[in-house]
Amino acid sequence: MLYPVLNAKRKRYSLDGIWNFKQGEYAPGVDARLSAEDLMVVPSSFNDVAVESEKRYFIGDNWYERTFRVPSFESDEELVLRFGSVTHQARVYVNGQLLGEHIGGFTPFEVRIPEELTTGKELLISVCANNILDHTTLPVGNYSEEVLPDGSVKKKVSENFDFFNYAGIQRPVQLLVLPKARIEDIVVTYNVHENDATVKVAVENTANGGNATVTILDENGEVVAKGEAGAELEIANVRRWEVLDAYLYTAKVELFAGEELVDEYEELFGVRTIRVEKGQFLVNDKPVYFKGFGKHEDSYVNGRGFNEAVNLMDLNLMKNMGANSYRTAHYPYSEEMMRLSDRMGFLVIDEVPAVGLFANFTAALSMNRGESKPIKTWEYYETMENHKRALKELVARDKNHACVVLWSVANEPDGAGEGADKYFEPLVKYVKELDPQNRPTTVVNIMMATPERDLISPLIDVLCLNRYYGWYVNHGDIEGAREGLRKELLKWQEKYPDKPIIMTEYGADTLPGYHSNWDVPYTEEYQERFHQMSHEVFDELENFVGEHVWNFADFETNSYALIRIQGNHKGLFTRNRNPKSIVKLFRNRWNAIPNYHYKK
Ligand code: GCB
Repeated sequence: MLYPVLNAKRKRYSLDGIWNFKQGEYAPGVDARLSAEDLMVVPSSFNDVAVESEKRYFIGDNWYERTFRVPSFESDEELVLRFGSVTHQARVYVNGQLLGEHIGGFTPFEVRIPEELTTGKELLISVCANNILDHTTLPVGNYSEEVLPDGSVKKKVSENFDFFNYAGIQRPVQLLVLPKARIEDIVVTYNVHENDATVKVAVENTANGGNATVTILDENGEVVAKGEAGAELEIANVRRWEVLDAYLYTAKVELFAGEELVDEYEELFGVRTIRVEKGQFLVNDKPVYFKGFGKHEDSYVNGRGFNEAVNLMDLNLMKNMGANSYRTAHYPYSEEMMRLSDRMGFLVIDEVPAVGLFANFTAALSMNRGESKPIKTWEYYETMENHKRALKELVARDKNHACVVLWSVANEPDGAGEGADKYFEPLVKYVKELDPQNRPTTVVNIMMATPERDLISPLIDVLCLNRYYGWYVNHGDIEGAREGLRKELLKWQEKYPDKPIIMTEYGADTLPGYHSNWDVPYTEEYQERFHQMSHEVFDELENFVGEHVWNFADFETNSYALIRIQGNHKGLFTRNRNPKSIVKLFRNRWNAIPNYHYKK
């Protein structure tokens, strides 16, 4: 799906701002409008803006409504509403008429406004953002209903994951004026041979018998290749997109209907190769070392709502520390974040919201309270359909991004549970089929799925491990943790000598300002000892190609979880991005580790 742009053929108008808001039952229509009694800002998560507890924790239908005046447009154009994301399920109405629905809270979708509705000057747009999560959705939640004394029903979701279930219209909303005959999608693929690249820019369009041309421009705006869409175009002396040294070409696509230019679009792309081989992860044929973070989209007030200042600040802080990569834990991040990462040269592990796929466990230890006997994950959940949908939409959205180097099909599923391989085999295959750039895949592994028991590892290219030696195991015992971590990593390396290993999570909750002379968890000294020990072990292993600390910053979680004090505090930064003492340690280490050839 194309990112919305403004150019000679395409217009976009922001519908962001203050919308009328209501939680609960509502039937939208021109005669039954929402009042301005309750308001909400778009984009944001409604939860923290709404303030009152019952609103913050509300589960069900969250209604947003506003009007807008129809801008003038030509008869060969049409109006499209475009949502960056609505979490988790959306229904979109214009003048009370249901125009579209979307499942999945982290990928964009569009809704066409039919011509007959555009004759009036003012349109009423109503959006329902439903935030129920259950055993069919991604992420997975435990859904229940409680009948209150007054007979009303209270909907509840207990998260099967360790982050707050922020929801609403969390990313920008735009009204697009697009040519009816238009470019629908652009797929960039290339082969690199030494200094040159053969680039193919395939174009999908809605023009009857339309034909598209492609002009490739370098960063100075010089034309480096030109031809038909789908043809092989040569870039001589191609400049590669390198880690933290990004170079982006522009594929300018022009769509003609006969002689007439009907649409145009400029897609940025980088040229880089990725290969996984002999226990190494190669970018441009050089073994790379991933330095960086598991993150969240999470900030004060906005919650998971789009916050571009925070995005750029985070990437600036990461760069300043010598980091070169991050994982979009545990859901696709905004398109704007992907574009920034392309521009700045970060490596991204791109994850779908497949988290909580473990029926007897959650990081927050709050699930299945009351369940007495173990449940078989792969018989119990019914997530397959939504899992496929999420993968399809993620690859469709992010396929051309140079920054995306690895697809994460899930985080911490029940990998040792009977049937895990049967569940994941078709999904891993599916991503490979979908991705025109044939990137490697991973499924992020949980500690219970040990090298002996895990059923998913044979299916994937890169072993991504989340381990908490020194925190959830060997709590407070650094030397015991060292032994356990080393022993396990050696086992993985021995069992899968050709698969590179990345530690996608390791970390210790730390409250800044807490100090101790001893190994006392939660203190700043303990966090330093924990990470120092982990790094010493990582450096012993040949096939160990990356470290992603959990987490970049402290973040909000289900505040009722027993082991969470106003959120998860494993961040190297606080939630408002102040550094904890440990940042110095990482800055020194990472600035001394080269992006390439660290492990030779
Ligand atoms: C994990 C999860 C992550 C949690 C983290 C923790 O394994 O992947 O979502 O936040 O542990 O801090 O417990």
